[in-house]
Amino acid sequence: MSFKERVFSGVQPTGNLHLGNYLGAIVKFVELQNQYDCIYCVVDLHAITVWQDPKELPRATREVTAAFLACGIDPGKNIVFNQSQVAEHAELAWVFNCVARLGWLNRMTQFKEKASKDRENASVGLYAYPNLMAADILVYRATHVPVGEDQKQHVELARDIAQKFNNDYADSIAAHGFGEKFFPLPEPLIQGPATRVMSLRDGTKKMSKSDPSDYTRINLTDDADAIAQKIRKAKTDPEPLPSEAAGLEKRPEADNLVGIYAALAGSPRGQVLQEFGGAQFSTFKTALVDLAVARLAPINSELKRLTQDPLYIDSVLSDGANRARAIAAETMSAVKDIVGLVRAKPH
Ligand code: AQP
Repeated sequence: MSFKERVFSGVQPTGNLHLGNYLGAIVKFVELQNQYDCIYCVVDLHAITVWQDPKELPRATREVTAAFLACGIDPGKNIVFNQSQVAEHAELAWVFNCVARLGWLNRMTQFKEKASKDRENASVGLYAYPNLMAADILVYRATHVPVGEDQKQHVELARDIAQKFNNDYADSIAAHGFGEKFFPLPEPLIQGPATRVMSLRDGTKKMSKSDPSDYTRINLTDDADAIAQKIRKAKTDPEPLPSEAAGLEKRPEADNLVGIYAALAGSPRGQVLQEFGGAQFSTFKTALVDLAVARLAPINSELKRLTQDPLYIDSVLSDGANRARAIAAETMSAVKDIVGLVRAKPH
């Protein structure tokens, strides 16, 4: 059975967006808008799985929205909204809490990393996060999910949930005229040279919003001076750059900087190494600063302009939420019929 192709992805308003979010996810969002119907969501319900200051969260939500637009996402062509405005996400997540198995969630590495040693004190929401993410995707019956490498396991869980729902309710799905399968099995789209951008201070750790040191990441809000300073201070090793990709093995910091350069330039890693093979890091870093500033400065200034206009941002979110709700409500009505939950029907 074929489903209408549709893209869904989300970003949490949990702090400054960084180069990892940009290269791992948002750049692809922009590319995909020319090929598919796309829904891009600021996932504020995911954000509150860890403590968020209520005075800060609205600013962060508007800032991620502004970043989407500043990076080139067209809110007319695509649906752009914040998750909490469409109640069907949370409603479908409850149904999925009853479909997903504890054993599946126990395997999620992100929960293990984020809850770490203080597991007993982690929120139930943090544990059930992947079920809400499955609902985010499947409430639109989305078929493609552009994400960074770190989210692959969660998209695979969404596939497992979709499959189990389709199997468990197969008879009811058919009886209600939805054919053999109600949900598509969404595909993760993880492509390009920067699917996992690493910390600038430790090439074995993911670049992350929650790292206490700001020198580990380049934020989309950083100006040219901050970008230059962070790249100059980025950890490297004493060897010159190799001319072949094999020479980057066991050199995680060099590998990371080459990956970042390749992604920003839109060229394959091999081509970057052909150009810079044999060069010292001082030379390479100068070129990387120039490239990063050229790519990020226009985004930075547009982001600044948009964040000064919260009324416009709120109108984008509210228009997007209305359009998203129309699709989500249709899915949720069907899910209620399939599951056997009595609902009011139009006379
Ligand atoms: N370092 C990264 N490299 C490539 N892609 C990344 N993404 C995040 N970090 C990297 C991708 O960005 C999208 C949005 O991520 P998110 O903000 O929703 O969640 P996250 O992965 O939890 O982001 P952080 O920065 O890593 O936050 P913390 O510090 O809270 O853990 C996703 O598609 C993600 O794959």
